[in-house]
Amino acid sequence: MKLPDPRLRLVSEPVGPVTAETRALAADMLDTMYDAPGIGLAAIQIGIAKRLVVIDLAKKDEERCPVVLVDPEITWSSEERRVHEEGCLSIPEYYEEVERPDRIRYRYRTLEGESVEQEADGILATCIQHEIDHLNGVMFIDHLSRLKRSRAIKKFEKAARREAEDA
Ligand code: K2U
Ligand code: ZN
Repeated sequence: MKLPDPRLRLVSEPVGPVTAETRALAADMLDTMYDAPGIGLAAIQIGIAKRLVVIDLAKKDEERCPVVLVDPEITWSSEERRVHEEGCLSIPEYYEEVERPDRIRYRYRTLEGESVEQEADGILATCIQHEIDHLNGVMFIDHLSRLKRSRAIKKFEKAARREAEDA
C-alpha cells in the first residue's frame, strides 16, 4: 500500500501463536520484498494489520538470508543517534535523511515460536526501527521536519489525484 492510504496509519494487531497462516503471510511478504526490492517489509504494507516483519539485508548477488520477526519490540535503544538515508516501499522514489538511535536491543518470536532477544546496529538497527514504526502506524516521513513532511505528503496526494484522473 502506498501513501496517502490511511490504512498505513493503523496500529497492527499482535500475531500471537504462530500458525500455518502466519508462515504463509511471511512467505508472501518475503516474495513482495524481494520483488520490490527492499531489505525489510511490515505486513501492513501489503494490507495485513498484523505485527509481522520480514528482513533480508543480503545484497542481490549474495546468498539470501531472510529473517522473520513475530511481534517484535525494541527493549533498549542507545543515546547515540545516527543519520541514515531512508526510503520506503509505501513512499516510492522519496528518500530523506532520518536520525535514529544508533544501536538497539530488540525481542521477537521466530516462526518456530521461540523468543529471541538480540542487539543491532548500523543498517539493521535502522531497518528494524523503520519496520516497527510501520507496526505502530508511523512512517519515516513522521521523523522529518514539518516542512519536509508536508512537501512529501503534498507530492503523493498530487500523484494519487493524477492516478485517479488517469484511471
Ligand atoms: O519498510 C519498508 O518500506 C522497507 C524499506 C526498509 C528500509 C528503509 C530504510 C532503511 C532501511 C530499510 C525498504 O527496504 S526501502 C528500500 C531500501 C533498500 C536498501 C536500503 C534502504 C532502503
Ligand atoms: Zn517503510
